[in-house]
Amino acid sequence: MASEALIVVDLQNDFCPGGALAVAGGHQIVPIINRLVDDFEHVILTQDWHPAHHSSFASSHPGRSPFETVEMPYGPQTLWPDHCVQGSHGADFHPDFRHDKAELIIRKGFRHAIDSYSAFFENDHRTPTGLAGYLRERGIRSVTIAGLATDFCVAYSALDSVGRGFVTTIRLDACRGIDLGGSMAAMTSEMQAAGVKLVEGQLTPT
Ligand code: VGL
Ligand code: ZN
Repeated sequence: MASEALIVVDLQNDFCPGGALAVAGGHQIVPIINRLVDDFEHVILTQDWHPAHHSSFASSHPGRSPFETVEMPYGPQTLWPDHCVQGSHGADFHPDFRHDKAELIIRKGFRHAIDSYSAFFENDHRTPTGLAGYLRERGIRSVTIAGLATDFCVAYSALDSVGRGFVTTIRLDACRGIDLGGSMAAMTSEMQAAGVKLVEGQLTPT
């Protein structure tokens, strides 16, 4: 698949069982994603990469708890447990994820005052990560997205991807979600309305 890229979102220890912001069944997608990596010529990763005391952490807001929402200058922001702190074990990729082939790692959420769910834009929906330019300069027009979590970083990446004109597919079998206050259903219909292709993949023969 020459002009297609696989984007693996946040397949990191903190989003897997045992991690600080564990997504149920997060580890189950690792073997599926390893097969996808084999199938794509271009593999790009995102890595959630927060400084300690990041503004998206509930611990940075006295009196607030994880999973509450606060108003930030750029809009509403869900507060999370401390997770994916730069250089920590939780921020490492899952140990069974075979990612050596990746040609680009987009780190996100590294500015203290702003969170970043999408691989394309920070949560102000304005500050680009550079990924769209990278893809375009390399002649890549179609992307397949998989990883964690379906209803946050995967969904925001997919919406920005179609918004920037890329043919965008999500492999649902290679994603797992957090599902906070109906976010799975809400983000699924938003993605469908935007033209993201949601597919359950077939396993390719080994
Ligand atoms: C994510 C919440 C906070 C994600 C990252 O990868 O979906 N969710 N940081
Ligand atoms: Zn994060």
